[in-house]
Amino acid sequence: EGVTPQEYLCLKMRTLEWSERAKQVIGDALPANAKVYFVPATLRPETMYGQTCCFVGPKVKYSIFEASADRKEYFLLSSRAARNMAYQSIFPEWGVYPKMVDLLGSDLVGSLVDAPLSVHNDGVRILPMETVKPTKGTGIVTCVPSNSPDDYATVLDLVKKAEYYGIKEEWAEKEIIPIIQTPMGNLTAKAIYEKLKINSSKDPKLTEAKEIAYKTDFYQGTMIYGLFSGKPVQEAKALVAKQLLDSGRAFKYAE
Ligand code: A2H
Repeated sequence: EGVTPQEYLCLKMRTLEWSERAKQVIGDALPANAKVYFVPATLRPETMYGQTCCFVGPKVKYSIFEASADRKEYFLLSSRAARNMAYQSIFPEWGVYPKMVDLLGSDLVGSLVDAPLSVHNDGVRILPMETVKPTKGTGIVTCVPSNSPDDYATVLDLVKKAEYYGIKEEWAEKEIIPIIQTPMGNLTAKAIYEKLKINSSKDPKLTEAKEIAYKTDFYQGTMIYGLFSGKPVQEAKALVAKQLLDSGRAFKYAE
């Protein structure tokens, strides 16, 4: 990892419905009416309109931590991220991050969560992504297939092999809406995926695809969706982040 800290925006995705397996594992570890949030870390807040699902690593370990006893708020993420957050004043008491229960990513698949700003406002599903790195961000990745080549490739794999992954096809197949216009069109990730002839979520060409997508959107992109439609991405990025922060649907996290 580099020497300069990476600053992420962490989204609060409220759990609307647990998978059967998660229900069993959680048992009575949480109080009644607990609000549990999946907490993905993102570098692209301006794309949040296009969230279609949220990824966990099926073999990655997660836990639920108490973020506010008064408000009965809980965060679901990696222990590593919770520890870092406890030293960034994200938990109420410095250095303290009370753990309620441990879960495996595969336990969580199929749960339904609210995706702030997403056009899919009746919730999106928790789905497996095998390339999630347990030691980066929170270990949770919200999925924006219009603009992230990794997300686009994973969604294609999931739809193709839904049965193998133990998911319903329609969980992975939600509509992909255009958010950013660039010289490559209005679905940057799809355009690059096709141009580089990528054929799976494990294709090594995704490293290059990611770089091209990021630069194309950031330097040549204009918003064509949402409150900041018409503004360049370079400007909209901070504006959307501020909107999410001010409304309490996100917080900053550095590592
Ligand atoms: B980004 P950096 Cl639209 N494992 O958010 C794998 N990937 C992870 C991760 C983990 N543990 N934690 C975060 N990420 C992803 C949106 C997005 C992202 C778009 C386009 C590109 C993009 C929606 N997914 O990232 O290595 C998250 O996905 C391309 C780099 O710290 C996060 O931002 O630079 C980004 O990678 C952080 O990657």
